This record gives sequence, structure tokens and C-alpha cells, in this order.
Amino acid sequence: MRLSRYFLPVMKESPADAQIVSHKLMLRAGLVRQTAAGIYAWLPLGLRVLQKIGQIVREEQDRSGAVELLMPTLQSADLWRQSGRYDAYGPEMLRITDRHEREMLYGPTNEEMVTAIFRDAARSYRDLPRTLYHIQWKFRDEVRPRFGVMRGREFLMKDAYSFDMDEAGARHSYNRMLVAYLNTFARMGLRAIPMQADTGPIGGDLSHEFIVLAPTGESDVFYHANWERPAELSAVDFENVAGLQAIVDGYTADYAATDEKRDEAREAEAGDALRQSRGVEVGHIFYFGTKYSDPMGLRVQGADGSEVMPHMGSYGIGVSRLMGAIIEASHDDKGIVWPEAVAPYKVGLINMRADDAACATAADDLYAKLQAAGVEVLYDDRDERGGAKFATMDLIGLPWQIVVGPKGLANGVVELKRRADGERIELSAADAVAKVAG
Ligand code: 5CA
Repeated sequence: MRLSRYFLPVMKESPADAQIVSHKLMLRAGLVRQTAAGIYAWLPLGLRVLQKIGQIVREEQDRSGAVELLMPTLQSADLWRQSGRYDAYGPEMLRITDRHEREMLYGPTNEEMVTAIFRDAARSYRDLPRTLYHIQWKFRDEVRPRFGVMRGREFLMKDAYSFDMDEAGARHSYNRMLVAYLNTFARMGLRAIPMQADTGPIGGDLSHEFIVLAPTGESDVFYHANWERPAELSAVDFENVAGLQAIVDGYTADYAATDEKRDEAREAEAGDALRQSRGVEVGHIFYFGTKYSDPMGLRVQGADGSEVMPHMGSYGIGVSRLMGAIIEASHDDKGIVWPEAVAPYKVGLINMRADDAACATAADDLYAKLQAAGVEVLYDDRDERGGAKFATMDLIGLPWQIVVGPKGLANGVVELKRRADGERIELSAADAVAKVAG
């Protein structure tokens, strides 16, 4: 993409209404614009990141065995009356009336809808287990939307729902998600810590919040220093029930809790290794048994012919919130430092002198070669000062910058800079293409 034809409204100064660094940088780097309280337009560069985050989430959901569908944002109130949640949900639910005076709502989550869809299709134990998910916009009329996309009113969520014949099956579905989540966040360069969370009326130990450590996070968290090791991907056989349980037990062996779930004994045990921080909740998984299948009449025939009420769980990831969390975890005083997996483009190509014919020809040629090599490149071909171009590239945080200037050209080289550590090397244009394409 040529910057001269793109839409990238960057801002030099930090907007006064942004309090935390990710919100400031998302506005300054032209990723989003607020259009109403807690509601954001995704500008072209921000949309690319949102799609990359969504795609990683999708791939890891698929790998764990979940199946994608897409449910609508608008739902009927009647659906929510079946579960009894329509009246219980309160003012966070945006209620809408259509022209026929039918009560509708903008979905804050989809347990009711997915249960109804599954109920109307599933007949017997052969139709289970299944986990269905979608990536869809949600609306919650938060009292205090803040920190940009971190706590929005409209936000993008991945929500998955599992259906199993019994509690043991549901635990396995839960374990699949727990491991899929850790892999998902690791691929984005994030260490997310699963922390025991409140399970509400169902009880048991099957609810975890996934917290990314960040000083500006909204949750107070306590954890064992072992969690400070870098996140790694685990190659897992999702079908191996005992193997998966052992992996989950391994992950959750080290203490980690939000302030609502602190455990004095385990903190004493951690001793000097106990750490305190703040964090951002990027995901939340729940097992809730027959809470929805019971009132909504979901029944299937068991292998022995008896009628069975399936056990369910639900599993959320804050896709749009993740963008804020990644920036909180990865930035410096010049701007964003995107992990490669979610970067909007891999390379920023800078022509230092758009008014110099030789530079323009060399940069155009390099741009064509990068594209031919399949490298995602944003080409700053504008007639602007070099300094302003560097500042913009640092602000938007693409992993690599390639600079074409008259001095280098005279020596047959361009400059390649890695955004993360600022390391620069000079090399031929062909070598630069080979290096970033690798
Ligand atoms: N039904 C369940 C699981 S699908 C559910 O809705 N869980 S949740 O309320 O915890 O939301 C799931 C995730 O969505 C949260 O972990 C968080 O990352 C994200 N999220 C929740 N509220 C907001 C919000 N106001 N703005 C941005 N992201 C949010």
C-alpha cells in the first residue's frame, strides 16, 4: 500500500481524553476513532490488526476442535425470556423496539441463541460433543466506558459454547479451551495467566479469567513468579482426555488469583516468589452445567435411550480489547512495537527523498519486489521530510523499516531497521527483500 493513497490520520500530540498509553497510541497511530461514548470506528490500519488478531483466535479455536458459525447481533427478547435472563440482565442490555413493537436487544452475549439453535437440531448423543463459536460484535451499555477499546460499549468478542453429555465431557471441552487460549495469546506475544475466577451459583473450580499483566490493567492480581517465564506454544493432542487434563493441571499448579479469589495459604506457600501486579482480562471461560439447557428445553437421547440434559460451558475472548492489551505490553516512547504476528504490515518502506528521481525509482522498484515476494508493505512515497516519515513509522510500529536515501543508493545499499530494538544494518536492496521475506 502506498501511503500517498492510504487513509492514515496520525496525530502528533496525545489526545487529552486518553488516559492510558494504549488508548493514546491507538488514536495517535490512526487505528481507531471514537464515534460515540465507548463506540469506535476501525480505521484501515486498525482494521488490519483486528483481522489478524481475529484470525489467530479463529485458527486456534479450529485447532481445538471448535466449529465456527455466525449469529446475528440483534436478538429477540423472547429468546432471553426462555432463560429468565431478560429481566435479570439490567441496564447493561441495550433494548430496542422494532416497527411492529417487538422487543429486541443488541446481544451482550449469545448463550440463549446458541442453545436454541443447538436444541432445534440436536437429537441424540451422536450429535454431541460439539463446541460452536463465532466472532461477533457485542453491546454492553457499560456505566463507565473507558480506556478506549479496553472497556467499550460496542466490542468484538469471540464466544464459544460447548455441549456435552455429562460433566466429565464438559470438563474435557473446558480443558480444550483453556489450552487453546494459552496458545492463542502466546502467538500474539502475550503471557496470559489463567486465574481462578468466581463461578457464581454453579460452584466448582471451573471458571478462569485470562489476565495479561499491565500496570494500567483494571484487575489487581497476585501470582507466583514462575508465571514470569515467557509464554510458549504447546503442541497438544486435543483428543487425549487424560493428557489434556495433565497439561491443564501443570499450567494451573502455580498460584495466580485476582483479588476476589486470593488464597492466604497458597500465598504463604509462594513466600518470596509471590508477585503483585495489575492486569487486563483478555478472556474468560465458564462451565455452567445445565443452567441454560434446563430452562430452554435442550434434551437429547442418551446411548441407553434415556433423556439427557446436556452440560454446557461458554468461553469468551475480547478480540478488540486484545489490541489494547498488546499495545500495553509492547510499546516504547516512540510508539507501538507490533509483534510480527499481528502487525498491520510487516515492513514500512521509506523513500527519504520523494523529489529525487533516482530515489523514487529505486524505492518503487523495491516496493514492487517486496510485493512480488509476498511481503506486506506500507510504502511511504509521500513528499514529506525524512524526519516526519521516521516518526510516523516508529509511531505505527511495523516490525521492519527499509530506508532508501541518496547516500546509500550511491553505495548500492539501503538501510534495514528492526523496530523492536532499533538495530540498523546496511545491505543491498535484494538482500533486504530476502531478509524480510524470510
Ligand atoms: N458469555 C461469556 C463467555 S462467552 C462472557 O460474556 N464472558 S465475559 O463477560 O467475560 O466476556 C468475555 C470477554 O470479553 C472478556 O474476558 C473481555 O476480554 C471481553 N469484554 C467484556 N466486556 C468488554 C468491554 N466492555 N469492552 C471490551 N471487551 C470486553
